Formats: sequence, structure tokens, C-alpha cells
Amino acid sequence: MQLEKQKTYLLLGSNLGDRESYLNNALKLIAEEVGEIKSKSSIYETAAWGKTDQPGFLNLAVEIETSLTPLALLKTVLKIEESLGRVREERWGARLIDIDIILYGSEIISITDELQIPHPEMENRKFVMEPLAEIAPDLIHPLLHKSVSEILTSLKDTLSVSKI
Ligand code: X6L
Ligand code: MG
Ligand code: MG
Repeated sequence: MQLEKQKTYLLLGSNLGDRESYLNNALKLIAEEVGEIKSKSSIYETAAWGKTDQPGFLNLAVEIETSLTPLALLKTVLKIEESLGRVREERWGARLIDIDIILYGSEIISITDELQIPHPEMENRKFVMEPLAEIAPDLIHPLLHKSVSEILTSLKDTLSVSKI
């Protein structure tokens, strides 16, 4: 019996090197190894969160239809990051490419620090919610039971996020 495909939302980010090329190369590998890209947001220029003394990011959100389980999905996106040259140095530091799992169907998963779905801070970060609202405004957050556009409207994050 075939496993059902799931809709998953990923957030991509880059703040080093040719940021747009890293995003585009990641999208190609995601389409090959994760599943069909159903929808893709604009690319956003976003001020760095966490460690703020680092270059600004480009971020974008995508909707993918995947047959991978959440754990296989995590392993695959980490492998894609590595294949594009990501080396993990300091926590929250600058990176060539970052691929985060934001949502996986309406599942609630908390296995390790690395595998928590929904992404535990998504509702506090405009650099996540604004691209996501562009492609899935009516999607309901499985823990907050509010839509993406409702969450974005009440978000307090003041760091700048703008379409490029
Ligand atoms: C206090 C201290 C509160 C640190 C929050 C927030 C830490 C976000 C890390 C935090 C804190 C993060 C991106 C980014 C990062 C990105 C933009 C992170 C991990 N990733 N900024 N900062 N886009 N704009 O993709 O999200 S580092
Ligand atoms: Mg991240
Ligand atoms: Mg990450």
C-alpha cells in the first residue's frame, strides 16, 4: 500500500555569498529529492534575527507535496544543505543555505530540538510568516488554531521584511 502524500511547508534562507543562487539551487534539489513544488513565495530581503550583527537574509517559503516521513524529510533537507556547502559553525551564525520544516500536514511532532513541527518560533517571526502568508494565508496553525494571515496581522516583530 502506498503512503499518502503530505503537504509540507519549508522556509529557505541564505545570508552569505550569492544568496539568490543558493536559494535556486536548493529549490532544484528539493524538487528532485523531496517532491513537487506546488507553490513558491516571492523572495524577501529580511533583517537578521537572533544574532543581529550579521548580513541580511533572503528568505522564501515553498509548499511541497512529499511522500517522505517527517524524519526522512529532515534528513533529506540536511543532506541538501550539506551538498550546497553548508558548514555549521556558531549557532545562529551566517549560513549559505538553511532549509527549515515549518509545517507537515497538520501534524504536531516533537522528537528532538531539530525536529519540532510546527516550527516552534514561526508565529513570532515575520521573516517566516510573511512569505508563508503569500502562499497559504488561510492555512490553520495546528496548535494555535489561527490562520497564517491572522497570526501575521497580530505579529509584533518589527524587523524589516520586504519583497525583492
Ligand atoms: C532571543 C534570542 C530571541 C535569539 C530570539 C531568533 C535566535 C531567531 C535564532 C532569538 C532567535 C533565530 C534567519 C534569521 C536566523 C532567517 C532572518 C533564528 C536562527 N535565521 N533571520 N536568523 N532569516 N531574517 O532565516 O531564526 S538564525
Ligand atoms: Mg532557520
Ligand atoms: Mg535550519
